[in-house]
Amino acid sequence: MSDCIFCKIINREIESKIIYEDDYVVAFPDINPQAPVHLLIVPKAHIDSPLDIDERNKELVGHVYVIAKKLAKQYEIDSKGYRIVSNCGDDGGQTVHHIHFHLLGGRFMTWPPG
Ligand code: D5M
Repeated sequence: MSDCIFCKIINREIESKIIYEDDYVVAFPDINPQAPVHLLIVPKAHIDSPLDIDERNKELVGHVYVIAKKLAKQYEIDSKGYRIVSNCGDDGGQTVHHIHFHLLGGRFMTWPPG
């Protein structure tokens, strides 16, 4: 999508520190970190939100979790734990309408989230 900020990062039209990339996803630090480690894992395909996950693309979500584990180990947040969050829609707190998964760690996470 031409006006999507995450598509622009994926296509290198906007600068970002991409710390992981494969055929399906990229990962880069969140611009507004909420934890000592706060990465975004973003599918390359433009999918608006979790509402658009279906039979055709459901394996992508599993792939994201595998990459999250790999990055958690790389950033040394695996042993104490981490959180993966995908906000959906306005009430879910989604501000960028290209599906993404927050990987947060390095501090104790409270529950419920605000
Ligand atoms: O999360 C969207 C997240 O995307 C939010 O935490 C800020 C982050 N963001 C927005 N623009 C950028 C750029 N350019 N680089 C890195 N991170 C960015 P949501 O769940 O939709 O609220």
